[in-house]
Amino acid sequence: MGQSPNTDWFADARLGIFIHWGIYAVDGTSESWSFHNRETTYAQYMSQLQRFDAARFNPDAWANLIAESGARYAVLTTQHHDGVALWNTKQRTPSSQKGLWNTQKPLSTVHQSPAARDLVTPFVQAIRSKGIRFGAYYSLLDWSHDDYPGFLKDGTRYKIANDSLRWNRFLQFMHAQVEELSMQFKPDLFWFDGDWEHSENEWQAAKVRALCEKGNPQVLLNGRLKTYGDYDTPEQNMPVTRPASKVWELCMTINNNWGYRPSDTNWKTPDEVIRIYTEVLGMGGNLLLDIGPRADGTIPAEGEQVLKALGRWNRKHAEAVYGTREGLPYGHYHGSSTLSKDSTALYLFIPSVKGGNQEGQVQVMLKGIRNQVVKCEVLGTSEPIQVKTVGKISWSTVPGTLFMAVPLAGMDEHMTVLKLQLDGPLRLYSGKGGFAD
Ligand code: FHN
Repeated sequence: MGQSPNTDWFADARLGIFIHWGIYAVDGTSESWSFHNRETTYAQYMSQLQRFDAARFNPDAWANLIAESGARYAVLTTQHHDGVALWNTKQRTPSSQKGLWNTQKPLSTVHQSPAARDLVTPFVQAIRSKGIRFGAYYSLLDWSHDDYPGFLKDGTRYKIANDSLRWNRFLQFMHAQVEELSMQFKPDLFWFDGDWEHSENEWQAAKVRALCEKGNPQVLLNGRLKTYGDYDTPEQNMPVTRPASKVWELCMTINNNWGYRPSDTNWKTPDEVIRIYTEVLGMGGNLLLDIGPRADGTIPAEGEQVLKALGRWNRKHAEAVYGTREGLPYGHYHGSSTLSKDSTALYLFIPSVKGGNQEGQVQVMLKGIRNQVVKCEVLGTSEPIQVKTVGKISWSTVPGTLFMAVPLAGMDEHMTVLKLQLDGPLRLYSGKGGFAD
């Protein structure tokens, strides 16, 4: 993995907002999978096209919310596995299913839905005007395209080995769409999905990558174009061990679903999201947090609240977040942490204590820090924190153990950050505790 483009902006960004928006929001059914898995018929699923109006879509309001969350990039589904484009694609999708849409025109919200417009362009303009980078989610697989082998879960239209001409027709279509996105929007990031259905050779992944670079030679690709991506993209499941790529990203929903599903009320709380977020930061990753707008373009309040809570927390703790790198390795601190790029500042994340005695303290313990701590403070308060060193043997090179008592009264409602300013770049002791190193 990794064609080694410059990943600095991505490493610094730390938070992105993922947006799954498509016709599936009309009935609140699962994005593309509902027909693929035969939970609904294809005809019923595609009938949502006729009712997708984006009537209250306000790209500036979306951009304001994304900016308020503190995210530095946003990834929009330009086309999910159902093959419905949100931009003004010129490519037509052949279909043997008559009457579901006008096959003389492209399968897009522009040509086939009452929204009757390109929804990607105004979104890209709105976020870029706020300095937020644009990621184009694009599904390589397209279950609506007659020349694509896959359709419903238990069947296939044909085998590539038996009809390479047909597969090549699909490739032409897919490559042309990627080129359109690349040239029209010059995405900072291409976020591919669905690569699992075919091999690198079958997708012609090298060509897909070249098409992405045509619009923006510095483009980054997520890790779903087989080996042609730039970074690992775990989904929903929290890694326990840091993924191998230099930069990485956890993509995660706020409830259980990617798209708008009113039946899904299993919302994560701001506390849970911030806990996951800081865990990811400490492992050197980014969080790509998903929202699923309604078909009219409004954003459910539960998602909005989480984004706003994240924003408040990010603003207060910005220096522990943006531009930082992964924190202490396992064993030094029982929790997550980040380090400034030059590693002279250490940020320890301390989970909130709910319902406790507000006059109490949390004892933070830190092992194996060779540096002198020049200053220790709780971010967002002006209160200095005493650092007490215990167990230091004067004639041994092994550092002592540090204790810091953080008053509950000054703690953040979600996650407190303790900043330790060091006397220079971090120097760690990771030995077994003998008298010498
Ligand atoms: O099948 C999709 C799913 O609908 C959603 O888009 C997620 C987002 O990462 N990706 C796929 C599954 O990996």
